[in-house]
Amino acid sequence: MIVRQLEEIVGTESDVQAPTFASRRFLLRRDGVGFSFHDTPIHAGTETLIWYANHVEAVYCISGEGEIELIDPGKTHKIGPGFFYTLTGHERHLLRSEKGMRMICVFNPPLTGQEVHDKDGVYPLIEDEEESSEVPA
Ligand code: 9YT
Repeated sequence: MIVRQLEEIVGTESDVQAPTFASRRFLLRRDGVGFSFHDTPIHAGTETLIWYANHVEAVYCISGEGEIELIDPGKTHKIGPGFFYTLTGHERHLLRSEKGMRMICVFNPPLTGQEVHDKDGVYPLIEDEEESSEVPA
């Protein structure tokens, strides 16, 4: 069993700061459970281009408001508490929030820890075998 508290993550290397969001990473590849799990505040007044070409992400909004615009086909959904999405086709999208919002995100394959978006909003796929992939007892 793994037990973690947000206060243990904030301010550590598992709290990755991007220009438009923070990503507090509760579970990473080294935890060996097959996905990573993030608590992600999206900063107010931001727009983020995202293209998870190498990952599938599931996202659940727990507070705040914003919108997601799929680039092709162009379609926009309002986001608020209780709104969930997953990008099954690795769709490029824009995430916007005027007032800020807080998202719970799951990635498969799991992030290794320090990934940051490249200029296209992509996280690299890191496939080295250095870390354990065993599920902890
Ligand atoms: C909702 C979303 O995709 N935000 C971008 C950051 C990402 N979820 C992360 O790394 O936590």
